[in-house]
Amino acid sequence: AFDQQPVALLSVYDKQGLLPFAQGLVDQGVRLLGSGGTAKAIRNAGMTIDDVSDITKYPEMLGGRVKTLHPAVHGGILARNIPSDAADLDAQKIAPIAVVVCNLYPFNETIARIPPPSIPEAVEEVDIGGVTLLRAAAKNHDRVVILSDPKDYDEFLAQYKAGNGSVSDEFKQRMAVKAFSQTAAYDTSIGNYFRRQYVSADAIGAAPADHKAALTEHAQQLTLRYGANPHQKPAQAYVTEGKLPFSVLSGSPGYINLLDALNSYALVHELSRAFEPAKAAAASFKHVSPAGAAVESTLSADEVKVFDVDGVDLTPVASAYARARGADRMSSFGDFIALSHTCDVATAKIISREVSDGIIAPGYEPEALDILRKKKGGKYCVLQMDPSFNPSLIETRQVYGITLEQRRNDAKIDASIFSNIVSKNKDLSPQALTDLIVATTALKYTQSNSVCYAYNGGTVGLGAGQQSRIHCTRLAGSKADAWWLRHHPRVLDFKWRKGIKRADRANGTDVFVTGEIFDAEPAGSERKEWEALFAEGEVPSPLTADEKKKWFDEIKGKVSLASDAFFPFPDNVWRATRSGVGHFAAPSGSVMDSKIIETADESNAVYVFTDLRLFTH
Ligand code: 93A
Repeated sequence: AFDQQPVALLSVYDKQGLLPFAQGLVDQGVRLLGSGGTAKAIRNAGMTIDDVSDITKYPEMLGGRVKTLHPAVHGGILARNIPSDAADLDAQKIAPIAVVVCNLYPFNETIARIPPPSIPEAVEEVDIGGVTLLRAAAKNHDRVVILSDPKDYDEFLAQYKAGNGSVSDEFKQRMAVKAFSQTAAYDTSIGNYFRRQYVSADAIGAAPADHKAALTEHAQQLTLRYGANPHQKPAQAYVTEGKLPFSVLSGSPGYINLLDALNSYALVHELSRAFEPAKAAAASFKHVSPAGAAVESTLSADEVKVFDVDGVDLTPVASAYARARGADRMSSFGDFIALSHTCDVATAKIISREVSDGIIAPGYEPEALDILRKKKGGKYCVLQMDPSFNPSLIETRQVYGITLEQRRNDAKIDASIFSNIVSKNKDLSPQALTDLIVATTALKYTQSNSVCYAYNGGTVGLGAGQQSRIHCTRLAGSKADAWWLRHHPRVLDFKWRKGIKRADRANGTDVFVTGEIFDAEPAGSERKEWEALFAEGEVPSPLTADEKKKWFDEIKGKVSLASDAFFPFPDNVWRATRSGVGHFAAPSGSVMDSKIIETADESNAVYVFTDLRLFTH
């Protein structure tokens, strides 16, 4: 069967370059075979070409839906050059096909049309026979050449001429990879399109009643208003297997909301389970890094004031969120919240009086959901997460058109990773251990470089996304300092003017504890506005250096710190120590490791090598 005149099967939607290429094949003594339109175009140009229907003995049918789907075609493509396959071809009088030239119906171009096509119109653009030709020929690339891109015609002809009717294995392999990649991308587009049409969470509202339950159960796709910025359209979230692991109970999440929601939920899910028994955990996210994260704890009377949560019944979940939100109230303004446990009424009450963008939790008490649904005039985003969801181990994303793939960061953070204490002081209290777990877990979900200070089960200063580690340590340290100064008795005793908003109190406190407002010289309208936040005659004077020093003595050695990579120089340890850090956890690996341990020993701090680098990008 394989010593006959070589046959090329041509079936192309995009006919550019087709005629000169067909002429080139004829000149090389190749017999041409073509599907309807392709054969017609070549014949009209004066070349000889057989119709596929001549060899299948069937006309093209169903309005073109069946053109090349036939054993006479696919037997000719898929046969290997082995005796049993040759015998099969001979028995059925099928000629082997040496070259397949095919490109597909323009599905993507069709669905991108404005106005968009109807679903039946899109359906007709789903190429079946062409995909089968591409896959069959690519599968048999050992013998068959698959040309799926007009750009490759010239190279083929050049090789074919030079090789006296054969092309290199390298070329055949390269063409096969191209064809396989094209069918994969083609099917992805088709799947994407029909997912949007049929199993989109957005369709639920508009769906007929008997469809709604199934859609809620199986929704795989959610159309987003836009991506990171309003001009980045279209945007969507989807899964290709199973269903979306979250449902939208209120509002409509945006792209950044989902980045925050999914990362923050992963954080609290993991943080909660780092303890035995599990603790309630909460996070307050902004721009894909935590502003605060915490586990359940008892709040002191002062902490209730600092976190601005008086009058609330502090259930475990509420205490975790109060602490997470209270860590850095400036950064948490307009946060996305994640809870590891069901959102109860107490937590919903705290949230209802703060400025926030949305929340994700595994469940909601009915009354809590009612409270949240009223927020932002009904636009507050409430997502319910399936806590049993298991993300796939491999994650991919694209940057500038390139796909990057990696194993998900599934490293487990719990007490066991803090056992390698390398300092002289080996006394890691249960509270310090909890704080190191909180800080380290927070870093796993913080844009790198990152350094986190923690105290009493919550983060108190997080430095994210700084290219220099010492800048991270300083940034996080200055946040931790502001957090601690917010506890100062003089601050707790501020006499605010009546009717001041919570956010204004947070801002007024922040500029006071950081000293900002007193640095602004000469004192102008900014200072006047700040002074107006206080009751008549109650404007506070700045904290003196002595007051600050005394206050920091109170917290000396009690704060814990984690770093997402090793400290290259001891300056980080010196800086952290000034903010009360007495427990460090970081990977080893610096040439300065021994100097860094010595520096920790100077202040009798505990230093743990975790051997777990936690970069996040
Ligand atoms: O409708 S199809 O899926 N059925 C087929 O059997 C078939 N065979 C080839 N479409 C089919 N094709 C496609 O037709 C090719 O992928 C190509 O895009 C197009 C070429 O048709 P014509 O030669 O009639 O212009």
